[in-house]
Amino acid sequence: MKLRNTIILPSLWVLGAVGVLACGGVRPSATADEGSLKQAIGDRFLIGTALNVRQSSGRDTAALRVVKRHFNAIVAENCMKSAEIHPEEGRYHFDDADALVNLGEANGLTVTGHCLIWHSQLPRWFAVDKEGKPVSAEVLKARMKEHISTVVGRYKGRIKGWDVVNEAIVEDGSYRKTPFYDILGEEFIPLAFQYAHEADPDAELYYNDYGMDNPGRRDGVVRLVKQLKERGLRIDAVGMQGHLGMDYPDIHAFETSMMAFAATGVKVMITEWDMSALPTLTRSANISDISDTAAFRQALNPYPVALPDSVSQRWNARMKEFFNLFVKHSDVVTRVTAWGVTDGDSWKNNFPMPGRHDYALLFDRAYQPKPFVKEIITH
Ligand code: 9MR
Repeated sequence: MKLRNTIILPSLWVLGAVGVLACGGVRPSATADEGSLKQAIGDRFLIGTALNVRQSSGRDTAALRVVKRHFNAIVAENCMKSAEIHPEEGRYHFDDADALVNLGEANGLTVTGHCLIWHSQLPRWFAVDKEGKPVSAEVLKARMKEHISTVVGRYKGRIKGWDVVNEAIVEDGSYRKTPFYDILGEEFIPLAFQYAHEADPDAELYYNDYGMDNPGRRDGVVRLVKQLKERGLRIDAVGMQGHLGMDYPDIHAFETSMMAFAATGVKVMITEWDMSALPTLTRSANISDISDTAAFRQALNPYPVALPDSVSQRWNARMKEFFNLFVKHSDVVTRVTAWGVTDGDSWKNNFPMPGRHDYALLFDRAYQPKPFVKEIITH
């Protein structure tokens, strides 16, 4: 359960601070009580947040106060995904997405569309026929085109850019085996970009993925971007999701990927920023010596009430370090978006196991900015 980065953090913090100073630092603002995150960041990059439906519909008024004060960009956490917006062939559910776009426009928030083609949260009907067998390439192309034209077309001119394809490259740089890939091969990606561009020629188009520090995926994504560009297709940015943990990824590997993507001529966006404060659950070493169930749960969900100061300090220092990295590269970073408003909203409370109490976001459960956010505001 030991966190690997306790020793290296102080030196990286200093490096980050030097980087920020070298770039002139974020614009100073007044006090944490009167300032805001977006004012502090100024025009370096957009600072956004994902909204759930309680928020985009206006029911979570406390969260909306935070959004309007601190952020200048929004994205739908779920309601624009194909399973939500297009649950059955020929039937769309636009109410939630409409509310989100209206909210953005009414409050001067830049709206990003997430996401058009993704194997997950794909409605059951999309890639199969009535017998449940995979559809032909022609049918899948037609369905993709109809879906993309309808959704992008509906918000034409109102959504700044779309995550066109999400999570299509795996860690060895090859294509993920999904219904899209199985039926259409690599071609499904250029097709999706082409359809999106035809539906709204002015919209920016992005490729979005997670675990982007991984060298194999980095190379695969670079290859993909170059191929799209060589074919004359529009791609404006690579979205690096930025789901971080206390012991992953290595910040230098993350930075190497930022630079590799930017070197292809596209911008970089941190599209789903959060950082779990809980033990990482990927290594069997975490659990091998815990036999008792209560001890097991306690070990995996160690802070059900509050984050101990020592962990909070490490969490805030590491988030600040990443923020400083984004500022250092604000010539290529055009948007940084948190994946949720407050800790209570975060998907990390239920992933990779349900029922944990995590502390992954920029605002706590009482809607208050985390210490590193206050620091940015008052810098
Ligand atoms: O945060 C989203 C969560 O509420 C959904 O249950 C989940 C379904 O897969 O998707 C989450 O958002 C994902 C995003 O759309 C794409 N990147 C990974 C995010 C976390 O799973």
